[in-house]
Amino acid sequence: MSNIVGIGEAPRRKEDQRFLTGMGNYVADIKRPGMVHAVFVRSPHAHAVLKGIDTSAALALPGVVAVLTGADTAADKVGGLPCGWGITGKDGLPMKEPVYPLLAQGKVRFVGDLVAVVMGETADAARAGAEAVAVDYEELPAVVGVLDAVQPGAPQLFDDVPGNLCCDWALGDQAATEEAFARAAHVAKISLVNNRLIGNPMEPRAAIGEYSPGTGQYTLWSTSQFPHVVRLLMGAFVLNIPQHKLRVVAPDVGGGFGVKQFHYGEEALVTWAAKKVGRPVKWVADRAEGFMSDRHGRDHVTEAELALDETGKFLAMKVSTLANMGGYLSTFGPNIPTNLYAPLLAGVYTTPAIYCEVKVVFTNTVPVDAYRGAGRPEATFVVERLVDVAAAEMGIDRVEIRRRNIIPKEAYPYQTPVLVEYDSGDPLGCLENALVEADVAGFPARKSASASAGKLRGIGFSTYVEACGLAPSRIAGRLGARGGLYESATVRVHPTGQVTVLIGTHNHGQGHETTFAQIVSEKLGVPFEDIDIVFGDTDKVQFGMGTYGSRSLVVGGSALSKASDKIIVKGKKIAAHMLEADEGDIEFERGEFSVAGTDRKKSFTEIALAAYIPHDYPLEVLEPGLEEQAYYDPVNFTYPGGAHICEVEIDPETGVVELVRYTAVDDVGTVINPMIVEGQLHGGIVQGVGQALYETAVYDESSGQLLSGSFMDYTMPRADHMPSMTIRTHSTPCAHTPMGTKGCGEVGTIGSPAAVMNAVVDALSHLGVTHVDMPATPNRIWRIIQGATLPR
Ligand code: MCN
Repeated sequence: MSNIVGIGEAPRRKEDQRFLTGMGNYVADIKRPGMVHAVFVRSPHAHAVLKGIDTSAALALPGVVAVLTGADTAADKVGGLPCGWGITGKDGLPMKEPVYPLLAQGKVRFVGDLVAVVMGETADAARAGAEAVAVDYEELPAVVGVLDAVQPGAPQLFDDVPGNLCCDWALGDQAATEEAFARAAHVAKISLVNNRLIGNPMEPRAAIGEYSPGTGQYTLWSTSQFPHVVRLLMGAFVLNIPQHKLRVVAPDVGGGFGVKQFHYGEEALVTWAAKKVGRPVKWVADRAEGFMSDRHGRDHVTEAELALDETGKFLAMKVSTLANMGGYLSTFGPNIPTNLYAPLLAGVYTTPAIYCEVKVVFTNTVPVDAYRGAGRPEATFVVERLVDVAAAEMGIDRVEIRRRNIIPKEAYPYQTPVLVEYDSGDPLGCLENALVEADVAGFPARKSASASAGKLRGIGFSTYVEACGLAPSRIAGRLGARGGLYESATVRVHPTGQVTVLIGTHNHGQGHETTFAQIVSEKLGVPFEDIDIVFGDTDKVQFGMGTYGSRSLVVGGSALSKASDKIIVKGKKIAAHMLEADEGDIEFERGEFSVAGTDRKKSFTEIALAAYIPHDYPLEVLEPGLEEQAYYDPVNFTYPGGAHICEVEIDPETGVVELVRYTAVDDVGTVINPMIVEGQLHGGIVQGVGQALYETAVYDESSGQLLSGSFMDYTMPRADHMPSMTIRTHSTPCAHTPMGTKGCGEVGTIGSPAAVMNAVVDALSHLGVTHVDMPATPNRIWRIIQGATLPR
């Protein structure tokens, strides 16, 4: 029986069969004949001159095969790691982009910076070798915080980047903003820190490089979220390998959360080293390496002001942010606190004028790049904290001030003053639904009950929007980025009617093998189990941009929808020929091609077979075969959004914040698979809660050492930190994606930190508290309650 599983259904995830039965194939599982193991020598100093490296003791150890240093990469003219997408400053000049060498040249700039690679017959031999490499460092003063890095006299990371300033960037109409501030009845201000985060996907990064002298072919297996982009960046800019001689495979990947969407030095080094040693080279990171070398996220210091009229209507907003880039520019690094941040500062509000300045700053820390949400949680946090501060100062209820300023549903499409135009949305509908779902009316009673138990209870609201589906080339160009990010999909129909989809996105937990099969099953009427989704191999899929920025469904899925439509068009031609009818009279529904108004029809399977075993085809109009490819460059971002409401209980004796209720009503457009969407929201919210209550990367200010470099010191959210959440959707279809879909992969992370922190501040408001920086750890909250001074 035909098992069509279409859009809106919630089948079990296809991919889970292999994951749950231990049949996944991760990079660490792969063994190549003759393989050696690599261990990297990393800088123990945050900032130092590299005076010399002595490899002799390492090379003398049993099992050590080779040691390669920056002198070897320089001799081979290996390029630096490119920043894939640049930005342009407000002076019209491009950002400063110092070389990011694969292995340190002359200087190290953060703890964990790569200095040498040691290859051994076993990982243990390589590790012993790495410990025996003697490196002569001359330590330099380090700087880790953005406020310190821009001070006169601060340690300078690069001779040609004065003041450690990569770029001084701005967006918005400064004159209009100042004019609105001049006539404001009230100005609310806030200073805040968006804490630095470490992604910690369950599977650490890993890479295997291989070179075949017979064919000149290189292969890299990597835990990457975007293998084609790695092939492009590494082949064209780092190792000078022609694209057709380089294959990049990203097999099963155990979570990424953004951290694996960059081109890393280790990937290029194992590929280059494989040719040098004449054997495949494998590296698997341990958790400590993950902490000190996976790209970190967030790390902003912001001053923001909101101008309001006497009724609480927003007139204008001014934002000034310092964003930490770490020691070098990562692949998307400078784009995150600029292009993915400032255009979201309108939030869901009708604020007519906005001006935002961002100083992008180098420091002696791990490079900073995208982490789930990337720029948009930071923007939401600024806006939603500021709205609460304004409400408190003006004596307006926090829900009421939002109602007065939210963009009404009828006003969509809505042009914001910060470049982007929202195509669709109903933020007020989300908020009103959430108020009911969260039983906000019952909050006073719950607060009294908490008080009777000696606890402080608070409620927080966050109404937010995000931009996802990276990235329309039209908008990317206007923002001064180096290009847009379209997607490709191929639908290959086999003679027997089964389908293989080849797609350029990468599934590392998001359920694409299920949801993309649902799209094809619905569109072509092919049984769900007869559809396979292939991704993550540049030799199989012609091109793709990978997975991040909640782009896979709205960009990749749209390419897939387009390619499926092309299959139907060709199928109709074949059906018309077989049924001796006019092509315009052929209808297609649920896997059947029929002649309109008759009972003459052909099944999808019959058409597929006929496509490959043609009879008497008019070849001038109809080529044999049934395979179509489509590229999709979105005309706009999609703008999911919603309303999150959080309740916390604080124990004043210990400062422990407990999350006791959480409600999210989100607009993700047309839902392909409600179970997967709920799971994505669930996971995203937990990560946002992690940022708000538990996680933060801490560097020692004088030595630049990462103090929170293990799970002993860096708290991840756990299942028992979370209450059972209420998660609902309130959808308005996207106006421009073929299926009306909006992304959902990051919304949870974007909406939640502000909801949690607004609840924490509410719980403490009777003490005169107006702001609390994240994370709201017991220590920080206890000190606030005691009226003590907080550490910086
Ligand atoms: N979906 C749907 N209906 C919608 C929207 C999405 O059914 N209206 C489905 C999609 O078809 C897909 C999933 O939900 O199966 C997520 O889709 P999408 O929003 O397109 O996000 P991406 O697939 O592009 O995933 C990227 C996003 C990001 S940016 C991060 S970071 C993240 C995330 O997704 N990292 C994750 N979710 C993650 N989930 C897991 N398990 N692991 C990660 O590393």
